[in-house]
Amino acid sequence: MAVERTLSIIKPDAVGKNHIGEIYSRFEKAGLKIVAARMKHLTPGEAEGFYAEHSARGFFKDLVSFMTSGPIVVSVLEGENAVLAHRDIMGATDPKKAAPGTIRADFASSIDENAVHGSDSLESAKREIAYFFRTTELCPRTR
Ligand code: RTP
Ligand code: MG
Repeated sequence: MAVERTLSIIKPDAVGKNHIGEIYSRFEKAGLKIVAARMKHLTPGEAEGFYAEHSARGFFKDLVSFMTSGPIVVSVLEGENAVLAHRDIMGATDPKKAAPGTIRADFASSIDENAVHGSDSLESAKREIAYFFRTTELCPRTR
């Protein structure tokens, strides 16, 4: 297995419910290392750009409105098989379908307000990391 990097977002609902620490704790317990982090309140343009692949979908307006409703925490996670490992910890998009013990099962209230985002492929991860972070802002872990 290869060491990968993936983009994580703790969404406005989870930040608003004070779950940043509990979510970070799950990443760390799974062996994922935080190599970049920033709190940020997205503008509508930034949210639209980030989720551009969904721009034709019926839920797009609500998604942009939700993602700009409060601050988010954007992080880069590094570890073995990080893209899939992170998606496993997050659970299914709809919290009603998310496996017990996953972040979405425990912290999300609906498919619209589902606590976290994670890149869905290595290719998406590269694009999404570059969307939020300059290369010089990534902090390789040497210890
Ligand atoms: P995310 O990108 O946020 O990590 O979520 P995901 O990969 O699990 O799901 P995706 O298909 O990429 O959808 C992005 C976000 O759009 C909202 N959504 N609503 N009402 C619906 O049918 C529907 N489908 C997707 C969700 O909030 C999802 O996280
Ligand atoms: Mg997605």
